[in-house]
Amino acid sequence: MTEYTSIITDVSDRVATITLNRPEALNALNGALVAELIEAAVGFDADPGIGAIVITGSERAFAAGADIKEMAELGYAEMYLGGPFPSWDGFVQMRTPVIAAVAGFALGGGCELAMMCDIILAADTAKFGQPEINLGVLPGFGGSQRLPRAIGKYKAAEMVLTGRMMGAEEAERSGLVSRVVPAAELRDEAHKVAKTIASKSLPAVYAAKDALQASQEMPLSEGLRFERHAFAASFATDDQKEGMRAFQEKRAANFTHR
Ligand code: CO8
Repeated sequence: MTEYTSIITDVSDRVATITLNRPEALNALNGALVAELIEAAVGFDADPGIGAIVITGSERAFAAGADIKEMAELGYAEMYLGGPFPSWDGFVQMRTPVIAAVAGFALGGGCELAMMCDIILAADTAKFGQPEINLGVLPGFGGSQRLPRAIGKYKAAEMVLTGRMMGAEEAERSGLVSRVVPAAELRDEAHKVAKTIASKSLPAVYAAKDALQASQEMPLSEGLRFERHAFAASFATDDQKEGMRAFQEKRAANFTHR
């Protein structure tokens, strides 16, 4: 297994967990951490033995944003080229579902990383925010686009323009998180959700993630057309036959991911 310095990875029950591990900087996302995170996640995505990925941080911070110290003195051209960070394209194009398990601070790039995931489970200690405005800049990893899609333009505008943080309960009420759980149960709960996803038919899961993604990017009529084709295509899999037979025979389905 690859040796990483800023993340910890482990695999069990077809679930890969990536723990961000820069405690001295509240898991601030520097170039090295982002490179490791993307390499590990994309590697797990390519492995058919992995059915879901969990990304988490520490009790104190999921991630307190991009590393301010690393980028503070950079100029326009350097940042336009990506600054210290590799492209997130490979990460957001992954087909394996990704669960962000957030405790403590998820600020700036940390909040944006959570929003690049498919499901956000929040500990009751979670705090979400886009405080870039306090630094004289604006969100740069997609926050100005994904946050309004998640919670609506007016609530997003208040957060992005004032830098106000949102607690876990408000985030759940606003549609930013899937569910809030007690902090002590966050890792177990995230693993449980991931294991449930990983127990389903992989082609069906990939197609469902694809369709959900399309809902964020396509007009309704095109999204519905996309879904109609994807749904019909799922009838070409062995797992569809197995799933529907198992239902009729009143037994658990034994998916082979074919
Ligand atoms: N970058 C670098 N270091 C950080 C960061 C950060 N984002 N956040 C915390 N740290 C460091 C602190 O400097 C401190 O280190 P040290 O002890 O060496 O001084 C250590 O972590 C602990 O932090 P604090 O002492 O500040 O802890 P507190 O509990 O007092 O405060 C906060 C916690 C409120 C989270 C506070 O640390 C804070 O406000 N952090 C910055 C949050 C922020 O502004 N995030 C947005 C960053 S910008 C961004 O994310 C843009 C992303 C897009 C980039 C696009 C590129 C193309």
